[in-house]
Amino acid sequence: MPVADPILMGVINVTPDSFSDGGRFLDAHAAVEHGKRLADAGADMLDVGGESTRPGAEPVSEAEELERVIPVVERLAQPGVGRISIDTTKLEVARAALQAGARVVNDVSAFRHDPEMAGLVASGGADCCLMHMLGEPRTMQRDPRYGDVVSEVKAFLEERLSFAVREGVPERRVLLDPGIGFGKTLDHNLELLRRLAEIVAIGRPVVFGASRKRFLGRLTGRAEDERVPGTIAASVLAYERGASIFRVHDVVEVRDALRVAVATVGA
Ligand code: HH2
Repeated sequence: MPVADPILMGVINVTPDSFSDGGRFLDAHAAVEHGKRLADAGADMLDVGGESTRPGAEPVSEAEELERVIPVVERLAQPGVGRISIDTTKLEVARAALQAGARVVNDVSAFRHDPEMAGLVASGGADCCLMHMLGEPRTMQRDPRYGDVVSEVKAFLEERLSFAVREGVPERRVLLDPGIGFGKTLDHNLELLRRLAEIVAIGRPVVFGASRKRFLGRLTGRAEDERVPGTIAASVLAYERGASIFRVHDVVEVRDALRVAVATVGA
């Protein structure tokens, strides 16, 4: 069932390949300006991340990640900018980001990298997004296999939701995400999108992140910055199947598309 008010989560990657110019301060400045533009464009949430989780990406140290993201979170966590989520699997990065004003922990490991993350989210009164990933970013695209991808992702998310609740996170604070592109082939991604309603049926808001991802390039032959039409198509299909939150780079374009979708099939 489509929701009445889809939420747009704008992506801010504070990684060297995103804002690669003259050093730390300029990188942070560019990221903050980018975040403000996304907020002006209609992003309800801004997802700040300092460690790439793309296929093949190498991990970064805690110190490096802290240096990248905390100045950006501090400066974006202001009235009128929207809720800040911190895209991290590291406990100390999440802790510092919550202290700096973030309200959501977006953990692509779903509290597996650092199980104490659950307690931090619980005591901090934060929201969290728990995402499915098979393997780890460096190797996850090497021949991922499932029996039935949708049932396995669903069972994983139910188990992680139970874990979070056992650790004291109120259920109403948990968002779930099937993890498009995280240890999935093209067919796995399409099957998850086609049957997304089965993930929505768990009963928590579903985050959907297909923005500019490789499977769209596989389908269209387009380079990363030419995948906006593919992103829109995937987002609208996910909306129709009940997704609530859309993690995207192209806020204006996806917002317009979702407005049409809401007016047509919105609850
Ligand atoms: N995708 C990426 C990163 N974080 N978090 C959630 N909850 N869902 C996602 O689908 C998701 C995510 C990867 O996307 P991208 O911004 O293209 O790459 P990077 O790893 O450089 O941030």
